[in-house]
Formats: sequence, C-alpha cells, structure tokens
Amino acid sequence: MAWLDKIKGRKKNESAENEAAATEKVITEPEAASNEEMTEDISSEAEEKRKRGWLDKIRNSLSKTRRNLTDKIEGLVKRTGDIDDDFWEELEDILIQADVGVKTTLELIKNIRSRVKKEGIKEAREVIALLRAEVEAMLAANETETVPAGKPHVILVVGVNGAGKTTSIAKMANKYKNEKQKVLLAAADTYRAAAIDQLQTWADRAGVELIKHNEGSDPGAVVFDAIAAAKARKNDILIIDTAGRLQNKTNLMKEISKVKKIIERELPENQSEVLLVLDAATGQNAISQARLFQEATGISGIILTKLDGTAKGGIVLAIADELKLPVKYVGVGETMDDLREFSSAVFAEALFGE
Ligand SMILES: Nc1nc2c(ncn2[C@@H]2O[C@H](COP(=O)(O)OP(=O)(O)OP(=O)(O)O)[C@@H](O)[C@H]2O)c(=O)[nH]1
Ligand SMILES: [Mg+2]
Repeated sequence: MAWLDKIKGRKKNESAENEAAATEKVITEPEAASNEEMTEDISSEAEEKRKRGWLDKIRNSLSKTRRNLTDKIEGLVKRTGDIDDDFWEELEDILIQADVGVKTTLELIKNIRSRVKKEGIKEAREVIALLRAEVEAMLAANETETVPAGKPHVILVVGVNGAGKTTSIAKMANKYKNEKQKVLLAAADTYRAAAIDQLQTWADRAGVELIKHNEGSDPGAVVFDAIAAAKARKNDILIIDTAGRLQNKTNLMKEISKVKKIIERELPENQSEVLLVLDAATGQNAISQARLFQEATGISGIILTKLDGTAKGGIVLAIADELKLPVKYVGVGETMDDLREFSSAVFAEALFGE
C-alpha cells in the first residue's frame, strides 16, 4: 500500500515536527499542503486499484485466448534458436489461428520484422515485447473518447441475433446510472414480445425507465416516443435496443437505417452514437457483419461481447486494423457488472503481460 506507507511516513515526520513545534508553535500551511497531497495519493491509489481490477478481469476473460495465442508464442520462442524464416512463419500461423486475420497478421509481422532488423534483435524472446507494443499501437490508433454532446445523448445499439445487445444495454444503463446519469431505455426490438419483456426485466434491475410499445409495432414509432419522453424527462442518456438482424435481410437493414434517420431528424444537433455489438466467438464473420451495419447506419464503435468464453480474442486486432473502428466496451460475463471500457494498454498487458 504505497499511499498508506506514505501517510505513515508522513505521520512519523509530522510527530517529529510536532515535537519541535511544541516550543515554537509554528506552521499550518505546509500541513495543509501535505493534506492535499495525501488526498491525491489516496485517489491515485484508488485509480490504481480500479485499473488492477480491470486488468485482472480482462486477463481472466482472456484465459482461453491466452492459451491459444500467448502460450503458443511462448512455446515457439522457447524452442527457437535463431530468428529465421521458419520462426516468422510459425508466428504467422499462431496469429491467424487466434483470429487475428490474415491481413492484420501480415501487417503485424511486417512491422515487427522491420524493427527486429533495424534494432539488431537476435533473441526470439524480445519479439514478444515488440508484438505487445505493435498490438497496443494498432488498438490505440482508433481509440476515441466519447464526449456526449447535447441531451439526451442517444446510443443506438445494433447487431445480429444473440450477439449480446440487450445484455450490454443493461450493463451500460447500470454503469451510467452509477455515474449519476439519468438513463432512459427504448425497446425498439418489437419483433418478439420476449425481447421487450427481457429489456423490462433488465431495466427494473438497473432501476431505469423504459419506453415500450406492443410486439409487432413500428420500431420507428417507439424511438420517436422515446426521444420525446427523454426530452420531456430531461434524460442524459437514451439507449435504444433493436432487433437481432440477419445481415442478408435487406429489409431489416432498411428498418435500422430508418430508426437512425428518425434520431437524426428529432435531435439534429446531437451527436448520437451507433454501437455495433459483436460476439467475439464469431471470429472473422464479425468483420463481414460490421461492414454491412457500417453501410446501413454507420458505426461509431464496437461492443465486443463474450470475450470470456472464446479463444478467438485476436479478433479485436482485426477489428481495429480492418474496420478502423474503436472497440468501446468488452463484455466479460453475463452479470450487470461484466462490461468494461476498452483500453488498448490494458488489453495488451492482459494478453502479453506476465
Ligand atoms: N459469457 C457471456 N455471455 C454474454 C455476454 N453478453 C451477452 N451474453 C449472453 O448472450 C446471450 C444473448 O444475449 P442478448 O443480450 O439477449 O443478445 P441480443 O443481441 O439482444 O439477442 P437478440 O435480442 O435475440 O437479437 C445471453 O444469454 C447473454 O447472457 C458476455 O459478455 N459474456
Ligand atoms: Mg435482444
């Protein structure tokens, strides 16, 4: 506990100072300054703890991917003498098998090879550090901070059937609520009654309100009503659930783009977000799904779910490299607390760290 030690250390110094001051009756300002420092130490310690918790959670959820990717690279490095063509080929195979994707793998290998050459690296082990740095840089290239502009800030959540939209919405609602934001949900997945009920259950659990119509009603009408309600109730955030869509059904894509147009028409000044939910376990198919949604609605970021159950976590890299989209959140389990904001540094450490 670095901060505790610091406080203890300071207390020791303070008591020595107090003894000295007993005769002189001096000071208060330096103490005031050290109190401020102490508060800073405590809050940076809390931040440190939060980051460590995040790292542990991500590392755990990446355990299958680590076995499939990191452990294999470790094995390769251990049995490699000189870095030769065979080494690069094997590394390539491992990355491709972990769903990093062919294009992204070749890009990574090219960058690492050129650094190995330039920096005169001979030890295969050092390649791991280079890979980690390249992975982090690749992920960081698309990272953006979302600064909600205008109220309500609308988050339209799209994605194919079963990707994890409704669950992720519940998790986001919970997160924003904990941040003291006034959240409203909209059940624009009107395709099945069960979908509306499922969102209602999550809304109740998170303690947020929901706008819903009957099964089979027009999703556009739900969204129109939800925006009006959010304006009237002065909600900070409006999160819209949509039906699971099969990407080859053009009519369903049209419906989603209609919903997007309603948001733009009703809130022309606000910058709404469109978050595409992708199931990490779908591997490379996630890329083709994203392209279709990108055409229909545009996408501002990705929620990558079910990272906890898959060995295909390498898909994160293909998303960053091929789609040039930021991964905003990752889903690491089924409970309300199992959604984490994505950080390239934490992800790279969770994957390649000791
Ligand atoms: N392990 C794990 N399961 C998840 C995660 N996210 C969602 N799920 C599970 O995936 C299943 C489908 O999630 P939903 O949220 O209903 O998916 P959806 O995209 O809304 O599905 P449709 O409404 O049918 O289009 C549920 O059983 C969730 O509990 C995750 O991050 N990890
Ligand atoms: Mg759903």
